[in-house]
Amino acid sequence: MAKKAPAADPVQDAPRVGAPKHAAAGIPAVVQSMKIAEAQMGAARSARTLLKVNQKQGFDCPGCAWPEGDHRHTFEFCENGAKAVAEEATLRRVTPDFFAAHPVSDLARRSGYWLGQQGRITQPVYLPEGSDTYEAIPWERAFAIIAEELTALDSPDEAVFYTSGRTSNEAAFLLQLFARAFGTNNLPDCSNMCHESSGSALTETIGIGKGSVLLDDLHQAELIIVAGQNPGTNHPRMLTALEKAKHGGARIVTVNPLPEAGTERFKNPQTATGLAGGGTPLSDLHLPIRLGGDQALFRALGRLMLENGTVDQEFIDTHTHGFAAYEAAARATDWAETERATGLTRAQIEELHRYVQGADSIVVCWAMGLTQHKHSVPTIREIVNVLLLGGNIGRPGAGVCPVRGHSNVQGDRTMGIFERPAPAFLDALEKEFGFAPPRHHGYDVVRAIRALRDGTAKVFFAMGGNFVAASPDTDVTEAAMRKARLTVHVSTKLNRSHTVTGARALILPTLGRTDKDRQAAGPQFVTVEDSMGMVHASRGNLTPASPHLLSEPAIVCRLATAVLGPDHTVPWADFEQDYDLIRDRIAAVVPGFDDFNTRVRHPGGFTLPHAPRDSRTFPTATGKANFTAAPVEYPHVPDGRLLLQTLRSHDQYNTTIYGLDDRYRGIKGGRRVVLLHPDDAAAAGLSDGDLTDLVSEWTDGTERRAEGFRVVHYPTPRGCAAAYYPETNVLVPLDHTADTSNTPASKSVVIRLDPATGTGAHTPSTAGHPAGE
Ligand SMILES: Nc1nc2c(c(=O)[nH]1)N[C@H]1C(S)=C(S)[C@@H](COP(=O)(O)OP(=O)(O)OC[C@H]3O[C@@H](n4cnc5c(=O)[nH]c(N)nc54)[C@H](O)[C@@H]3O)O[C@H]1N2
Ligand SMILES: Nc1nc2c(c(=O)[nH]1)N[C@H]1C(S)=C(S)[C@@H](COP(=O)(O)OP(=O)(O)OC[C@H]3O[C@@H](n4cnc5c(=O)[nH]c(N)nc54)[C@H](O)[C@@H]3O)O[C@H]1N2
Ligand SMILES: [Mo]
Repeated sequence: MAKKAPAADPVQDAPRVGAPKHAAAGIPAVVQSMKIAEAQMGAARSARTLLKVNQKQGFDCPGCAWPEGDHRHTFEFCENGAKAVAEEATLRRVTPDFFAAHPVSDLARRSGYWLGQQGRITQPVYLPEGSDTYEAIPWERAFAIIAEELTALDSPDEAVFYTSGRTSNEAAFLLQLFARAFGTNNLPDCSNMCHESSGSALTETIGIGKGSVLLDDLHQAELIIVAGQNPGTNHPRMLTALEKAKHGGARIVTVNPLPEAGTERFKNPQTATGLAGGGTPLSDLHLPIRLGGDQALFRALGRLMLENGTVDQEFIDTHTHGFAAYEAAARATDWAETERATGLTRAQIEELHRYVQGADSIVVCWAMGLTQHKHSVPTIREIVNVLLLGGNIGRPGAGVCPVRGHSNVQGDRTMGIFERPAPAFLDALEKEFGFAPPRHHGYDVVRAIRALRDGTAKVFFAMGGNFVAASPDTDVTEAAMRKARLTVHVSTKLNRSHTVTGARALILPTLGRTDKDRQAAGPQFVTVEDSMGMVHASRGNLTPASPHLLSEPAIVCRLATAVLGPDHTVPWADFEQDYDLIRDRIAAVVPGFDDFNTRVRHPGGFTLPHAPRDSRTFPTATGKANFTAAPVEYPHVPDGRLLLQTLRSHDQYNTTIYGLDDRYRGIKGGRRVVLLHPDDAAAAGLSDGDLTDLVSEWTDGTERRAEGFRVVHYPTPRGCAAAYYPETNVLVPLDHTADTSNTPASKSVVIRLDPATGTGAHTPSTAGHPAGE
């Protein structure tokens, strides 16, 4: 029987290091998916479940937000999708007996890996004030406790409602409706830590905060630039699209401090040649940029385009605003400074320009490598500038492609999970439901942490996610959370956030994507929106992990009834019984969802409108696409210091740790590693294999320490280090955020390397909390 959870944490974080790989997927990926699926679910359930992933009558893969093509393979998932499914469809269970055997003080010492491995939570549990043990509690009592704490607040703004991006459209719409009916816009979400910078930059420049390409555009593009993204690990199905584009003659440029295996060569597990043969080389040109050098790179590229006439003057004249100011700024680019900022030579950037010159249609894709810097918003605006110069928005094969993370993070935003809702959205809510939603802005993630820290927020409610482990400045965030009166987590699996509680705490277990959802009106499905604005249905096919689980929509409906009373203007009880009724209201409130219930039943769903993509109209303040000309910024790192990026290994889904390997980077059996240029290691007196402490230095003189990281010599530019999140979140200062978007700058942390104070054997290493705690 493979379903037993490990009893103890792994004894030791003992990373073994080999050479990084130069190709992704292939047979090892298939073997790895099957191994993990089998361990969690057994063979028969693995087959039954994995064959439903991303099928038109199946469920949406909870892995990432990459869209599915029109033609579906039998195995329309990837290694990491299989891991995400196995994590959820596991046969392991966390019962009330488990909580009796493991008081919170015990759970708090466990690693995030161990917590996640225990399995699905089966019953609602409650931690009374002063107690150390979660105990089973009936649902009605749980809702009564939340209602009691919410109604005792001096103001609705003392409550915070967090959403992680796995939540369905239906649940997200209900949650924001409830929060606003209760009286607050405090609706932070994981997007605040993720693509917020993309949303901010795109809304200002093209008028809509979403990408402008569809999957076919990628297939047809002549040039695809992939900047600040590691699709081989985080969006493996994107490699299939890149391969298809390559076969159609596209060229691919990667911009990344690290030479990521997935973008070097792809062995498509869906084709015989991919499995057995050499695979498809993907990247034609790799630019090993310094961390935070991208704005300077794209500005310099703009200069070369202007100087060489690589511009679409007609597009610029007809569709854009602000060209003159941008042109002046771009022509004034300083090459010496560009080389300092990017770590690239002028010749490398000229080569990039030749690729741009040779392409009639260009797509730029990006992810966290661009969004988690202090100057992320101007950086992404700079990508827009370059695309506008060539008229590369709103025609086939061209456009902006921010690649979203969580499978429904984009949909949650569309449904109104946003602390700064547009007035038109609130007007529509008011008209449809007959109550006046609050108009003042609420807290995003960072502001919510400050409010909890300062005692101005007292109730914290999370629809999914792992707030304390995902957020920056772990110690500050955990101390803030402990000050709350009540913390509530709607969750499928145990995680660190359940162990760092307010005075009282609740865990409300819920159905996942793979579970069947049956309500009074019959079997239900939910809907999601992918990274390219496609909306489609998702239906689980497994018997739920326990008969006590409620769906996310049901939880919000019952909570709302407990708080707002049975006679509220919103028909909560009806919504719980029949999700079609929720979708009818979404159709009435959210633009683009007309006839939602009919259209979402078409196989494959439907595409949301996107004015720049569909008609080259730009709903911005100027009515045109806006060039911007912000001063070029890049991180300044004091002598003897390094810049640290915090990134994902191949064996994790954000704070969920699947295993201790990072296969493509050649690292096995441990996560406490820091990737360093050999000369940076030597300058700190360190060799490969040595242990070091990472100490982050912040402008206010404070320091933060993460102990015992094994040095790994790695091909990263001088001065640029890398280590895994969430172990290193302890190093990211709460106030270190991107301008405008307020996203934690977790790819840009100034650190020094101190002699190791621990032995490195202080497991558990995968906890997402400081070692030895
Ligand atoms: N298997 C798996 N899939 C996932 C996730 C997961 O954890 N596991 N997470 C999901 C989520 S929520 C998200 S947001 C996405 C994240 O997807 P990614 O953004 O690919 O995730 P990261 O590991 O943070 O990788 C950041 C990449 O950007 C590069 N980079 C860092 N800084 C810079 C820079 O300054 N400039 C440039 N040009 N590059 C830089 C890094 O070297 C790395 O390759 O993946 C989603 N999918
Ligand atoms: N230093 C650093 N910090 C980062 C990042 C980084 O790159 N570096 N990345 C940031 C990014 S991009 C993101 S998106 C955030 C992620 O932040 P979150 O979204 O908050 O974190 P996750 O780890 O994805 O959440 C995992 C938990 O979600 C719960 N869960 C899983 N499925 C379901 C479901 O169907 N329903 C419910 N209710 N719960 C479910 C499980 O209990 C699981 O433990 O982290 C951010 N933090
Ligand atoms: Mo994300």
